Amino acid sequence: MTTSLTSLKDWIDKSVSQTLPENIHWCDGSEEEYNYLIKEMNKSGDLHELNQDNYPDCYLHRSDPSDVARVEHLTFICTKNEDDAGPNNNWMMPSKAHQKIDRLFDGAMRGRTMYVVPYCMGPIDSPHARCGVEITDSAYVVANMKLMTRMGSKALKRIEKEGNFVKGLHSTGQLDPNNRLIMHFPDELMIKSFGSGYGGNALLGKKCHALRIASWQAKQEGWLAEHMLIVGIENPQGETHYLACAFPSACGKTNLAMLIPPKSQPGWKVWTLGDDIAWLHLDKNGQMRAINPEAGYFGVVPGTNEKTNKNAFDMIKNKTIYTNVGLTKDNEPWWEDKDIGEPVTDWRGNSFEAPKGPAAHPNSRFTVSATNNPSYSKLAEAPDGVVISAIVFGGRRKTLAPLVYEANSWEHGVLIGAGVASETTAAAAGEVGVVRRDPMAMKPFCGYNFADYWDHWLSFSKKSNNLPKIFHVNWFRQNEAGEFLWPGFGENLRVLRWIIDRCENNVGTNETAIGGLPNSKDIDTNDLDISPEVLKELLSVENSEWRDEINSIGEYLESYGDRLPAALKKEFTKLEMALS
Ligand code: GTP
Ligand code: SPV
Ligand code: MN
Repeated sequence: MTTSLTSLKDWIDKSVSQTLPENIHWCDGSEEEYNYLIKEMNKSGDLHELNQDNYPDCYLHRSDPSDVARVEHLTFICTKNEDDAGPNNNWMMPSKAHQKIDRLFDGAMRGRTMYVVPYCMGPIDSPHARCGVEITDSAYVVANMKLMTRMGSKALKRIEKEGNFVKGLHSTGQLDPNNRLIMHFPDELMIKSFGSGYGGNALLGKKCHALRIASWQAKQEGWLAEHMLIVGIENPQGETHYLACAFPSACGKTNLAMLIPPKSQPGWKVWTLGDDIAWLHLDKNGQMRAINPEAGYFGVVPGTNEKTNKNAFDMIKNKTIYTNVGLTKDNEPWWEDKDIGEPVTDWRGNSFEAPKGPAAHPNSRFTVSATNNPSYSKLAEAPDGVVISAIVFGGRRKTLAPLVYEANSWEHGVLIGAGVASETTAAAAGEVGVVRRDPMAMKPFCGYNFADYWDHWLSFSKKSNNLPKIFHVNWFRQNEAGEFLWPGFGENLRVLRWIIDRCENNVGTNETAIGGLPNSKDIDTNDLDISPEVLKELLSVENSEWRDEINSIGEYLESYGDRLPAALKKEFTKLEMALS
C-alpha cells in the first residue's frame, strides 16, 4: 500500500531511511488486521491471553515497570520563542529538540515492523474532526489506536482529500527512561515520541495530538481543545442537557461520563459522549457545541466495580486490552476494589504478595471501543456535536473547595478554571497526593502559554452572549478520619441536577464571596445517607481559608507576568475584594 499524497509519502520515506525498519505495514483499520496483530502479540509475549470463556477477546499487556505513566518532566513544547510555550511547559528550541530526538530515532526500527497508522480524531464526516498519521514500531500502540480512534482506510482517504494532517513519529526504543522524550512541534504540526510504550506518551492521537497540538490549532482557529468528558443527562420528561467537565487525570471523568442514576432518581438517564477530551466550537447561534475526538476509552481500572461504575465494569468484559493489572488463579484480570476474586499474580507478572503493594498498578488501564459502552450516546457520532449547557471544572481537594458552586459570569468562570488545584495522581510519574495548580485540568496538556490560553477562553464572551454557565465541583472532600464526605459516583447525579436546575433558572443560589452555592434544600437528598451537618459543611465557604487560597492563586497567576490578560486580573481583584 502507498499513498497519493506527496507530503505523506515523502515523510514516510524520510522516516524509513532514518529508522531503517525491516517491514512496513500500512494499517487499514480492519477487524482482520486487529485480529492478526493480537495473534502476533500473543506469540511474541506482548500480550497475555485472558480467560476467554469469561473475558472473550480480552488480553493483558504488561508494560516495562519503568514505563507505567505519562512523563511530564520528559514532555516538551518546542516553539521558536520560549514565551509561546510558557511557564506551564518544558521548552526546547525546535532545532535542538529535533537534533536531540533524531539521534535516538536513527536506526531505531532495525529488525522491527514500521506501522503507518492513519487516524481521524472526531466523527469521520465531521467538519470539526482533524486527522493525523502515527508511525510506530509498536503493535500494542496500533491495537490501542484501532480501539480508540477512527483508524485506517477511511482516515487515509480524508487525509488525502484534505492534504493536511498531524505527523507523529513514535518508537519504543529500548524503553530506557534515560532515552525517553515526548516532543511537540506545534508550528510543524509534528510530534516525536521516543522510549515509552505507555498511554499518553505513545498513543499520539490522544494527549499529544488531540490536546497539545489541537489546543494550539484551536487558538489560531477560534475553538477549544479541552481535557473534558462530555455527558448527556436526560430528565424523566425526556429532555437532555449536555455537560462538559474538566477534571485532572484520575479525578473522575470516566466515572461521571458513565454514571448510573441511583434508584432514588427514577426516570433519569445518563448518556456518554466522551470520557477524556472535548473539542468545543461556537455554532451560528453562538451556542457552544462539543465533539469527542476519540472513539474509545483508555480508563483507570482500579476502583471499577459493580457499585462504583457498573457500565464500565460490564463494558470491559469483552474485547478489552488490559494494561498492568493482576491475575486470578482462573486467569481473569484482577485489580484493587474489583470486589470479586483474589489475585495470585501482580501487574509485573510476579506471584502476588500483599504486603509488597497492590496487585494492579494504580495507573493500570483498560482500552476499549466506545461501542462497548452500554450508555454510549447516538449523538457521539453527530458531525456537529451537541450543545453544551454547562462547563464544569473540578479537582481532588480534601479540604476547602465546596461540593459545587457557580461562576457569576463567563469571565469569573475562566478565573475559577485558571485557579483549579488538585492532588496529583498515579496518572503521571512523580509524587502522588500533592496539591498543585492544574488550570482547566490542562496543566500537562496545554500546548502553549497558559496566559494566552486564558486570553483565548476570555475571548469567547466577545463572540457570543449564549455561552454555557460555568461551575466548579469537588467530590473529594474528606473528614479528619480521611473518609470522603460525599458518596460520589452515581450520587453525583444529584449535583448535576442542581447544575441543570441553575441552567434552567429553576432554583436560586446562596451568594458567597467565591460564587453561587446551592441552598441545601435544592440538593435532593432523598434516600441519601448524609447528615445535615455534613451537607452543610459540603455547601459552605470559609472565607479565612479562601483568603489563603486566593493568595496562592494570585502568586500563581503572577508567574505569567505581563502576558496575563487584564480581564483575568480584573476578575481576580474582584474576588480579592469580595473576600476581604
Ligand atoms: P484519566 O483517564 O486519567 O483522565 O482519569 P479520569 O478523570 O477519567 O478518572 P476516573 O473516572 O477513571 O477516576 C479515577 C479514580 O477516581 C478511580 O479510582 C475512581 O474510582 C475514583 N473516583 C471517580 N469518581 C469518584 C467519586 O465521585 N468519588 C470518589 N470518592 N472517587 C471517585
Ligand atoms: C490522563 O493521564 O489524563 C489519561 C491517561 O487520560 S493518558 O492517556 O496516559 O494520558
Ligand atoms: Mn485524561
